[in-house]
Formats: sequence, C-alpha cells, structure tokens
Amino acid sequence: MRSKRLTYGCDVWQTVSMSSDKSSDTTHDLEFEKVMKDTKYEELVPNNWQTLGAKQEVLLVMPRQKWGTKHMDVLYANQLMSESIALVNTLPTMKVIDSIMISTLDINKRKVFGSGNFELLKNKVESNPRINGVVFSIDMLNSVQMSEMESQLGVDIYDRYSIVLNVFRYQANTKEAKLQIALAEIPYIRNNLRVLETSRHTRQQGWMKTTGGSGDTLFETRRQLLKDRELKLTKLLDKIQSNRDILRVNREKKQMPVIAVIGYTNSGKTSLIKALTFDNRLVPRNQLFATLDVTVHAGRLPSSLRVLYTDTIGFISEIPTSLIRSFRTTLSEISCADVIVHVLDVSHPNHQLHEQTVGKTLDEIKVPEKLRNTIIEVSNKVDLVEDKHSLQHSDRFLVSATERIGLDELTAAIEKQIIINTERLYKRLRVANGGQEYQWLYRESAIRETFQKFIHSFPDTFREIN
Ligand SMILES: Nc1nc2c(ncn2[C@@H]2O[C@H](COP(=O)(O)OP(=O)(O)OP(=O)(O)O)[C@@H](O)[C@H]2O)c(=O)[nH]1
Ligand SMILES: [Mg+2]
Repeated sequence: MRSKRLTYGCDVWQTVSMSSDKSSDTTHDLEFEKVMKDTKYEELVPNNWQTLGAKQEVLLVMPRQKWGTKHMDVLYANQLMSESIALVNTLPTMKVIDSIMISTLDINKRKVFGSGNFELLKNKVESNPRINGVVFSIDMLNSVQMSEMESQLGVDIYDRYSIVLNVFRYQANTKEAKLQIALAEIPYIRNNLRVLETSRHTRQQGWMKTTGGSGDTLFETRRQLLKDRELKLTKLLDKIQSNRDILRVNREKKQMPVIAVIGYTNSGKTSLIKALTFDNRLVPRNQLFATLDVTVHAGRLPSSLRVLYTDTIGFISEIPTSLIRSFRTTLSEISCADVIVHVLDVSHPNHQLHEQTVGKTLDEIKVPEKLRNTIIEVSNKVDLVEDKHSLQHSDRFLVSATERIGLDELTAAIEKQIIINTERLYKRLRVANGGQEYQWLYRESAIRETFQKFIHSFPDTFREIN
C-alpha cells in the first residue's frame, strides 16, 4: 500500500503577481505620468507633505479629551501616542524630538485646547528652537484648527492623516499604489483649501501666481481642479482594476480558493505568507506600511489543494476610513476572498487596541457576513512573548511566522474552512490506477491520499466508496 501526502507549501505550484505595474499600456503610462506631474495640483499640496524635503524635528502632541463622546482613557492615549511616534519615525526626513500629552475639554476647539493648555503647548514649541514641526496625534484637524495652529505656532502642522499619507508616499513603489495615494490625498486637500490661502508656505512661495483668480473664484477654480484630478485618477485606477478583474475571472476558472491575509500594520502578514508559500520575492520589513500593493502568492494546503494567499495593506487606528477606502484593491480582494486570515502581533504591547481597530475597520468596509463570521484568528510572533501562560487560554492559532511555529495547525484549519466556505467535499473514490479518471483527478482535484489495491476487475468509471 502506498500513501502519498504532500506537505503544504513545499510544493509551490505557481506564483502569481498581481502587481499592477505588469500592465504595460503606453497610453496608460503617458496618462499616469501626466497626472502625477500636474504642476497646478502640486501647488495645492502643502509643502510639508514632501517627504524628501529638509529633515524636520518635531514635537508630538497627544490631545486627550477627558469627557464627552470623544473621551479617551489614559492607557489608550498613551498607546496611540507611542504609535504616532513610531509612525513619524518611519519617515526618513522626520524625527520626534519631544512629546507631550495635553488634556482638553473639547478636541474640536479652534485651538484644540483651552487657553491655558494652549499656552503650555506654545511655550513648549518656543522654548526649543530645534522644533520646526508639530504633529497632532488625532485623525484629522479641521481647516480652521489647521490654519490657527500654523499662524499661532509658526511651524509646520501635521495630523495623523497627513503623516500616514507621507508614509504612503514614501513607501509607494508601484503605479497602482501611487494612484491610490494620490486619490487619498484629495479629500484632505479639499478639506484644507481655505487654509492654503493663509498658509505660511503659500505666502512664502508667491503661490497663486499660476492658479489665477482671487477669493471665491480662486477657491472654486481649485475645487474644480481637484474634481477633475479625482476623475482622471479614478479612470486610471479603473483600468488597472479591470485588468485585475480579468485575473480574478481566470483564477475563478481555475477554481483556486483565495485566502486574504489581513491585519494591523507590521503584524507579520507578509512573513506569514512567505512562511506558507516559500515565496522568496516577499520581503518582510520591520516598518509600518511596508506593503502597499496587493500581491497574490500560490501555495498548497495539507490535502495538496492549491490556494492563493493575498497580501494586503495593513490597518491602523485613528485615521479616517476615506483613506483606507482609497485602497479599493485591498478592499475588493478582502471581500472577494474565500477565507480571511487575521494576523495579530500578540507580542505588541498594544495588541488589544490593534484587534479592536481591525474589527472596526472590517465593520466600516462592510466585509460580507459569511466571511466575517469565519475569520481565522492568528496570534503571531509568539516566539517574542515571554509570559507564555498568558497565551494558554487563547482560542486563536498561536503562530510564529519567522520561527515556523504552529503552521501545521493553522493550515489544517484554513483547509477546513476553505472546504466549508467553497462548498467542497471530501470523497473516497476507487479508480483504475493510471487510467483516464485517475489522471483527471490529479488534474482537477486535490488528492489527499492514495492507496493501491490489487483487484481482478475494475469499474469503468469512478466508484464512490464513501
Ligand atoms: N520575532 C518574530 N518576528 C516576526 C514574526 N513575524 C514577522 N516578524 C517580523 O515583523 C516585522 C514585520 O513583518 P511583516 O511581515 O513585514 O509585517 P506586515 O504585517 O506585512 O507589515 P506591513 O506590510 O507593513 O503592514 C518584520 O521585521 C518581520 O521579520 C514572528 O513570528 N516572530
Ligand atoms: Mg506586509
């Protein structure tokens, strides 16, 4: 009796890259270049977005609202503050040199804080001449706050949205990622159009020379410019998306189940896919938002079933969903998958906050209920957890992608869920060895085990045993 069993991942069947840059279309390339080098638009981009500018040393401010709907407890505020520092320090051109948490009664105040606390902030900025930027660790300052802060503090002002956009700009390599980021910038710039009129930067640069008009006319011209750009970007992205749809149809024809690997940024999504597929093109990096493009990687499950793992952009807390929404490809890949694997970095001190953020984001992006209810939860980086007892009662899969711990249990669970979600069946069949049916089964199905049995007469076709 011979038994054949393929180990998952060892036999990588095929690797499919879905990087949009593979679509070499000259007209598309020219259009892309034109849109990306639109000088009129560049004038609207705040100077402080250029990540390749002079090195900035910034003060990070964590406003903490003590009461009301936006109330934030100290623990959460501390976690968010350390994450914002990590986010800023991802940029090679920025460095947090000081940080402060300041309470406020209402985060929507014109100066974010009451007058006493605002003075405290102002003194802090003025007392250190090295500080040439202030980052507010809140999702988005409104335009009034932005312009008030600029004029009162006299340095560049950032919020989490603008920092994340800068990180995206810095990390984006492909055409698709660049287009998605360009689209994500538009709501931000639209929100801050009024600020531009009074901004230090625009005054310094004699801005408005080329974008003619003044007052409301100028405002309208710029709004129109943003609207046109939005349309052009959407069209270019649609083209890439339609190529992707063709890939998806081809994939469906081949009936390869798709597993979307999602999670907080830097949780180990890329590392896990690499561990499961042995795809050496994947390069995990200890950086926030290292992955900005959706890529697809083929592997096998324990039964030898061929599957595709989709690597996606990470989630992060306290940024408007409009930013995530711009990454339509990631979202559509998540919603069209057969199974979702959620990777959580359980060694991270803020992992509970990360878990909540992923849950909230999945709610906001409206992942189909069937997928939502069957998410496979993975606690990654268990090798870094000192207190192993704290993991004992977890109902999540305990994994280390880099140390290859817990991968067999995980792939067995993925396979089980794939079979349920794609309505596949396990069958034992008796067929003639080497016959047509035997060959068909090898081609079209996933063979878990084969046994040879010598019998005198054989059925003409498949015979179901159980
Ligand atoms: N010790 C340890 N490190 C890990 C493990 N998994 C991933 N890492 C490390 O964590 C860092 C981030 O890993 P990635 O796989 O790039 O994480 P990601 O979730 O894809 O990150 P983004 O694409 O930036 O959202 C890298 O330095 C990895 O080597 C693990 O199980 N144990
Ligand atoms: Mg990644």
